[in-house]
Amino acid sequence: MFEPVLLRNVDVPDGHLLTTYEAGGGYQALGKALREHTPDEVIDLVKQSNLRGRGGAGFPTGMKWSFVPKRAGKPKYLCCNADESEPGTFKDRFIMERDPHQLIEGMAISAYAIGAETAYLYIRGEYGLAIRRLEQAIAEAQARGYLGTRILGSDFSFVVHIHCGAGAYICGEETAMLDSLQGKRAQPRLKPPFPAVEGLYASPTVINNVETLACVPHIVARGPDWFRGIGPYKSPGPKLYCLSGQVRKPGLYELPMGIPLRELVEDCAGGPPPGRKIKAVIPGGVSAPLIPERGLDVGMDFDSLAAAGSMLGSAGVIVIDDSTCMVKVATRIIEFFHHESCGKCTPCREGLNWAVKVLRRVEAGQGEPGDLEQLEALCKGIFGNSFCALGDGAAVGLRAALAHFEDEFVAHIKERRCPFH
Ligand code: L3W
Ligand code: SF4
Repeated sequence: MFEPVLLRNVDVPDGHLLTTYEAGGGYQALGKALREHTPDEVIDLVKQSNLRGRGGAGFPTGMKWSFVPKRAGKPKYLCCNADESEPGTFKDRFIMERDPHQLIEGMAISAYAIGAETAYLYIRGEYGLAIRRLEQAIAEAQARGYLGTRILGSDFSFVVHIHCGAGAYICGEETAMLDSLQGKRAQPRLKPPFPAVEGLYASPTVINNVETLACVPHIVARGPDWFRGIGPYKSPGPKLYCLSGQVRKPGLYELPMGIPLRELVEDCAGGPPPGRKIKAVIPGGVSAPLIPERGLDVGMDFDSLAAAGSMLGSAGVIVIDDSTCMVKVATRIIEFFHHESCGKCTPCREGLNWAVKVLRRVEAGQGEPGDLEQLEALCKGIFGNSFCALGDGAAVGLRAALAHFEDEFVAHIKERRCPFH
């Protein structure tokens, strides 16, 4: 039985209050970091833990922190990416609503490590309860001396500002988020320079996801060996998995990184509804290509899923059973990406617009011979030519649906109707 780490407080009454968090040992890791470790030692601990970013890309967290220049001069910033917008993903919301101090403690330790005195927590505006709970938690932490000037009697001072997004998915892309924070229209920036060197207001900036930052107090408190001992060596740690779609027990599960997808879907989430079979699973939010049923024995970690042609992404696991039309699934996903495209680059802006038109007519039974070749050609034009991960993610997702479920697309065109209706 896996002992929850990140979710240990979520079902505790008043788990969001400072008193509850302190009663469980909360903020002791911050005290330990400030008393016993230099900032560089904290970076080393996180490097040794092999913690990798939980926002989508899985980049090694300690390595990202070490890219921040050491020289004094420009201020350094920490940004928490709480713009959780990937369809099928609701893990960060749970942390912020039910255990906000875990995140704030993680942010304080991370800021100490990189030399930042200011953090911006960029949260999606629809998360009303999370915003209120975070505001309350920040006020409580400030009153008790965990935030503010000379924290716990040290030389370290640190404040957190909350910034609410206005509902654009692209703000989860780290450089679009920085432009949004600066009051500009949110569009991705060219990288390099990476934000760690030139980010917010052209200053060194570390951007980490909520779940990533929430892991940090546990690494400091229990040590990197403990963390690295959970799941695969190169991709370790406790992991939050969001289960949704056609399963009997949807919800948020905390289990080791690397658990087989089949175990997660069939044992933990109870499998498909009675009388149904699983057809496919999207393992990491709709940016991750779907995996057909026969591929479900893959481990839920960055490397195993990449080797299987998909990705862990945000670990938003969406289960699709055999009652569902895959043309409809693909159309809804591409409509989403088209709607959220920021419009900066032509392959994504125009290519997705065109793909939506073709998909809608195929779905409606008005497809024409050559439509599948047209969709393939559009994917080819978008993938590798888009400015950010949104366009690429849309193209690989559509390609996977076409490759694994070509028969359903062909049936729509030949029969001039949806075979599922
Ligand atoms: C310094 C280098 N830093 C890479 C940093 C980079 C970023 C991280 C990963 O996201 C997925 C995609 C989306 N020097 C560096 C360096 N970095 N090389 O490492 O970078 P990268 O480029 O591999 O990925 P990415 O474009 O940041 C790709 C998903 O992430 N996504 C994430 C959204 C997350 C949220 C959230 O946390 N709430 O919304 C957005 O595009 O799906 O799969 O930090 O700077 N040489
Ligand atoms: Fe904007 Fe799409 Fe280009 Fe990304 S790929 S910059 S979302 S138009």
